[in-house]
Amino acid sequence: MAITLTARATPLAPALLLASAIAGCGSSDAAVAPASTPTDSGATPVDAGAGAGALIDLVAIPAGEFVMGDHTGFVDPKHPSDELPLHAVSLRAFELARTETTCAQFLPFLHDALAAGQVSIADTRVVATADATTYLDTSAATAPSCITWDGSRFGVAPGREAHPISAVRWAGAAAYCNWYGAKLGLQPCYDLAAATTDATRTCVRLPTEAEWEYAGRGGLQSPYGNYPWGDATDDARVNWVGSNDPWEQGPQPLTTPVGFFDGSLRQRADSVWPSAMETYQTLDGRNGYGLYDMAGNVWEWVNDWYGRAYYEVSPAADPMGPAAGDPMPDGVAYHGLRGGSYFNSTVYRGDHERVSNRDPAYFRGKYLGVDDPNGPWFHIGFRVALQQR
Ligand SMILES: [Ca+2]
Ligand SMILES: [Ca+2]
Repeated sequence: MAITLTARATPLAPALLLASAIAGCGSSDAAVAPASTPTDSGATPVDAGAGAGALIDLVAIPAGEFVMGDHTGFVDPKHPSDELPLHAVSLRAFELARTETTCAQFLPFLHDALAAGQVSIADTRVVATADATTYLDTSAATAPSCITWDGSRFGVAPGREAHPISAVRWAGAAAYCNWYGAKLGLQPCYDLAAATTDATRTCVRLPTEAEWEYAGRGGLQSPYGNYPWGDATDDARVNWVGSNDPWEQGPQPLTTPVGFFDGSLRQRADSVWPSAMETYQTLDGRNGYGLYDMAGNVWEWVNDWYGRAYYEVSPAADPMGPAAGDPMPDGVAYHGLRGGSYFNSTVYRGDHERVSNRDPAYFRGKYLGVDDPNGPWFHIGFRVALQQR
């Protein structure tokens, strides 16, 4: 019998969360949502360690089938035909976070991992103590990182609490998943030392690439949409180039608080932003499952290694990705990314927000380097999945 696991919080109200966090005067541990909130199911929310700001709102994604891949004939100039052939995939039910993981949600993991000796600071980066694998850049390593380090303690840059964590590597996201699962009383999905995933148990992990695309489509299959909400390319539906959102005139990263694009008229007074504009009218960027930012804001890690020709050999049921990734020009294999970021748009850098788009996390520079087609780490984040087995 499936055990009951619920970590639902009330839907996020980013402007409110941000305002609450700011009111905390930079106290990065401050709870940014009520400590106890009613849930969809009536189950008790799980406090992940730093007040309810760490609560993750998990959305039930029903089991089902879909045809995975690009349905539009788009040929990605950077990695052509990696979205083909179209192939039928069936998936078990799972849960996926409604939003990207925020800086406030990531912080208590760092506190706990540091206290347990699992992470250390090396060359201004957060690394696994055991094998020096990089988990995350602090703001000293990469200025746009929202995670600060004062020599003894982690914090979140003021005003960034409700923004997505970024500058995080796959291993850091996996370690976070294990930590959050433990908060829910679950066994870890990841053997971090071996970088392997045990998907046969009930655990918290990154979504597989198939799960991400299926959830990203929001149930739209007749016809298949180009974006999570369909084919519209309105500028103010997601954080991409051209959204002209109030963070585009500030410092990197040009992220918006998670769930910002919900159709409401956002007020500067409620949501401290760098722009002088007083209000910003969002369109509703949620998809049919109620998921935010499945296009744009930050790229999202998936569980799978990136294999360009994987669709030619993918199993039809619950594909987990190739056993090993394709070596990139630097000889290293990378995991996959989905959804594009605030750097991308329909007219800029390869239409990366398309819901079928695949991208290997292969980079040639930390910043906006010349000839870097993919950009820096600080536009990369993730969201968690939970599957009951
Ligand atoms: Ca933008
Ligand atoms: Ca995203």
